[in-house]
Amino acid sequence: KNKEKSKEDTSVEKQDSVKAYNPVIKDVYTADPAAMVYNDTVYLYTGHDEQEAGKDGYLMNDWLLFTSTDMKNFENHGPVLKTTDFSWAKGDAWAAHVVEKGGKFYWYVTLEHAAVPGKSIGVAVADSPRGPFKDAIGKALITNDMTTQTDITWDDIDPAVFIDDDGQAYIYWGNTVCKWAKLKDNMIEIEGDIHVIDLPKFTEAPWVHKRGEYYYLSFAADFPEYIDYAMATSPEGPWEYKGRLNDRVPNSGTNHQAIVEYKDDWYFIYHNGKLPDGGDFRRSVCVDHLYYNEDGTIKQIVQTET
Ligand code: FUB
Repeated sequence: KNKEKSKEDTSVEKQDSVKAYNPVIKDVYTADPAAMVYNDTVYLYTGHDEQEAGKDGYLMNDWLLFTSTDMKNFENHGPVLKTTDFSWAKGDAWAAHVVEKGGKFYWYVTLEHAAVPGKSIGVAVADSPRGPFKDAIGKALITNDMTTQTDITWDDIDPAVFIDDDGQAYIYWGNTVCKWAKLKDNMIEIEGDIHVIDLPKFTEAPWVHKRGEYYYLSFAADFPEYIDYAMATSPEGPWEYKGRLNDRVPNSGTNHQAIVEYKDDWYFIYHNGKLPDGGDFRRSVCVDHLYYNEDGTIKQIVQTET
């Protein structure tokens, strides 16, 4: 408890210490962050916004990897996975997530399917968090025709994978409807049924993490998007809606988060459109501290900007 208290007392100081750095990636436009802590290093995998200034629509052909050991300085390792690495896909490197299991690294990605109308979810695998990654199954893991039909063809996007303490992995994804399923031990097949979670104004970008006895499901809601969250005592729910986690972000209608603990502090990683010439299709990844209340709920994020 004392440790929590002292963390709260120093929160202003900590926010200031991050302040000079947002957006943390300045040499390229980045979006949809997914972070993984492995061997004391933060591996930050992002989308790559390549649209020209002033033009509309996502132009996203690959995903980028950055590493950091202080959450402020990020080394750019370039595009370590591309849409062309998936023979069954025809573009649109939308949101993705990398997790480690059994010494292998699984990268779940959103892609436009070449044959099934709409977005699908694929998975690549590597022996190192830096790659080389290759398509793990040579086909989509989840396609639009496997799930309940909605009016849109991009309702199967934004995979987020959570591995519980007992080794069971879960995949959460969706736009408009939040879906989840168990993954088999091999991480490349769905096990059992696809379920739906009822969350108020759910838009996209689910992310599940655990702290102590609680599981947290954060997600982008409404449009322009803010990030709300729900809590549960199991990764299978039931989820209790808890309210606002991050307000809307400057200069970007989308809002997409990753939450990780690193060196005893919790971080909220997201994007905005604040780099020069930035905007909805030229976004930039930011990092801020995340703090919990004593009852396990999360304090609303204080967005810091340069
Ligand atoms: O970056 C393309 C899409 O925009 C993502 O898949 C969504 O989460 C939104 O950020």
